[in-house]
Amino acid sequence: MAATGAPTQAGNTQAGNIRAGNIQAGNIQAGNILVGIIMGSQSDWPTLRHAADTLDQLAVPHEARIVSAHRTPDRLREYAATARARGLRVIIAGAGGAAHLPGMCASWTPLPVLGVPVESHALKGMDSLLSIAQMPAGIPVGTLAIGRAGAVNAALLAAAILALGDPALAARLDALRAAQTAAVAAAPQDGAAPDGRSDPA
Ligand code: RP5
Repeated sequence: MAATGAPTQAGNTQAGNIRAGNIQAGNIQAGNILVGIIMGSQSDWPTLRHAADTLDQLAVPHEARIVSAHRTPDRLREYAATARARGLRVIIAGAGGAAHLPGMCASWTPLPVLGVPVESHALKGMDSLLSIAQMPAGIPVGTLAIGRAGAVNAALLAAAILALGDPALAARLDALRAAQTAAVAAAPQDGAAPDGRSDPA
């Protein structure tokens, strides 16, 4: 883990993992980070990086940080409590096991928080899923699927929220869906990548 608490990734800027080099139009402006991706551990990054990759595809400026609810509680409070004032609009929070990060984050910010249950070794992510989904009434966390699917969909949902006020982003989302539809083959082939994936794994 980097000393700053930020996962390492290609293309990061020093301004904090901003990954939107091809911003085109709409309300999005370079350097104006709109989505914060937080995770409880470096070990969550292989899952959460799919959220970052998806936001990259849509040219949505974002940052990624390691923020553990139980190991760095002060970092969590600082991050969440200042998020809206920093200009963030949506937070994606991924965690595994007793995954209290999304709920605790939501308790410190009025921003929409999208929770991604990371697949745990012991219970295959069922613990993460239930911990994130079963928030008591009053503090919502929008809970996605376990693992990569949840990370991708959290990013798409974050983009859809932002697109409500950004026609250019809405158009990019429409284009992504159209490309996804066009990529579905009529018949299966041996060794081909799954639909929507570039790798056959
Ligand atoms: C949670 O505990 C993290 O979100 C991670 O999914 C899980 C395991 O963390 P490590 O032991 O890999 O750091 O806090």
